[in-house]
Amino acid sequence: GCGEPAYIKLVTQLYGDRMMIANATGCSSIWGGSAPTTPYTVNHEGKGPAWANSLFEDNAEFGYGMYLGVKQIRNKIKEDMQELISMPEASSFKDVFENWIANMNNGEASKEASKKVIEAIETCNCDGRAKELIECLREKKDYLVKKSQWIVGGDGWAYDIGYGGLDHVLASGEDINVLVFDTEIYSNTGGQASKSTPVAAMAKFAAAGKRSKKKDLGMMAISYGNVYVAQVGMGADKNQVLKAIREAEEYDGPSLIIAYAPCISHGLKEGMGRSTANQAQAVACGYWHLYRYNPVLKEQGKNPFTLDSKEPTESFRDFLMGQVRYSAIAKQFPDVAEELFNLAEEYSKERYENYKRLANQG
Ligand SMILES: Cc1ncc(C[n+]2csc(CCOP(=O)(O)OP(=O)(O)O)c2C)c(N)n1
Repeated sequence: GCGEPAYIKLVTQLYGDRMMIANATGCSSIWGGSAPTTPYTVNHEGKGPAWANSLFEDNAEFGYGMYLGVKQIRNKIKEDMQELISMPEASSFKDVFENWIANMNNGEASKEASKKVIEAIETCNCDGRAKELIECLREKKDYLVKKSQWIVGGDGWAYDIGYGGLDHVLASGEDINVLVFDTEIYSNTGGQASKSTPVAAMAKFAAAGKRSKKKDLGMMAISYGNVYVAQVGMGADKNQVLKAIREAEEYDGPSLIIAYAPCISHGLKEGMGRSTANQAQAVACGYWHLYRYNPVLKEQGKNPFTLDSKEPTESFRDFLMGQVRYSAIAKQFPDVAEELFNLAEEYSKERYENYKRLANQG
């Protein structure tokens, strides 16, 4: 019932054959890469995601480094091709190389263009400088297809410990994609409160209920104007998740997807077998909000903000009471419980109103 893996499974189904993942330490690095097993796999061509985990605190920078390394190599490929294009002895490759250069930053188109380059360089028997350059291209052929760079981790990483790095990478303007599994706690180490934990929720270091508001990470990223941002919930609207992943990947700049993920530490009274339904309830009661902010729309003179959540219809309080992290507050701290639950509802409403205002600005 863990809410995290469904998101990355979908991303790998879309882009796994050309994907690189930097994974922050956390549950996702445990279910994602505990030797001797791995849930990641390859397709019929033997291509699958390249995955690595550095540290809990530097994952955004780590993924950014992967991206910059690949960018540098691919720019060198482009320069080598440009030099070859200018050589009379390599003139027969002109079209193939020009086609690759024109499509090098388009994921799908670069696949076709790269196939043609590989065929061409396999058959080439030039001499001198041209031969040298062709050799360089052969060595780098794994980099011909455009990579899809993903940086993934939990809210403890993204909202708290790794936030400085995440902010730096989002501010870079580079073509990277960040996926945050938002369990609203540090799940892997037993459920400590993070800046994503909402007010009233019981967590370690917030044993009497968290007293401060959940940070709105998405709005902070939106403030840059050129960052694609989405909040999603698989069990609430899987089509919206798919749209967000596609738009984020296609956007030629930084993207941030914040994904609601129920966790065993939430203490769902219905049981973890109902965690998908729990995501739908979270949206229906206005606890979690679905939206997409796409800077491309702004360039087209349209409103970049799309609110995908409908007006809440279900009981917010019932949603809280269905989870031990909230209901335990009512039992153990009855003097403050009412006030905290009211605050939680008020803050969620405020967030929804704010998103509505942005959506109606068009
Ligand atoms: C600098 C540092 N501090 C603490 C830890 C221990 N640690 C490993 S994973 C983790 C929690 C991860 O929480 P989160 O980022 O929310 O991911 P989740 O487990 O919820 O998916 C912590 C504290 C660490 N690895 N490195």
